[in-house]
Amino acid sequence: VLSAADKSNVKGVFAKIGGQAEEYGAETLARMFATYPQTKTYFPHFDLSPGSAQVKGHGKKVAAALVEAVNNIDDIAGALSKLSDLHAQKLRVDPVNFKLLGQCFLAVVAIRNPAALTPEVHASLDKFLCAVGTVLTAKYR
Ligand code: ZNH
Repeated sequence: VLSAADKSNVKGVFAKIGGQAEEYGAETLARMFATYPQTKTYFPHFDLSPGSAQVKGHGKKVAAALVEAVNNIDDIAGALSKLSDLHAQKLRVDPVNFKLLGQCFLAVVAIRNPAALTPEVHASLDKFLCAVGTVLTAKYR
């Protein structure tokens, strides 16, 4: 469960990310595909080469969903309900992959905004990303 301090830490990081969320999203995916190549199996229909327009486009969508979750941090399940249906019914991404994406997002924040990622903020952001992953895999049966 995210504490009041966690919520404020997460909002603070996203305020600093601001209009660069799309770039963070694309870099997160590029790192995930490079570091954990098994994640590429979900995107056989994508051009996954570095700088690919499809990766950028998908990074934008993922980042927008994260921003939506931050903007509704007291009801992430409600905010991402449709996306949760999509991941459970259609995409069926193995839940382990959400951790991998979360790790890559943390690495991107650490590189692009090192001062922001204090240990406390790191922990809060990790909790938030886990909460998003839990929501997106909640309807698997
Ligand atoms: Zn996912 C899709 C988000 C994770 C895989 N995604 C998607 C989208 C979004 C997202 C927003 C779009 C939808 C529409 O279009 O409507 N994801 C997300 C998030 C996360 C995720 C937020 C976390 C955090 N995913 C994930 C993972 C994976 C995935 C981990 C694997 C690896 N997704 C996916 C796919 C898809 C998606 C495959 C589809 C794509 C296309 O386009 O085809």
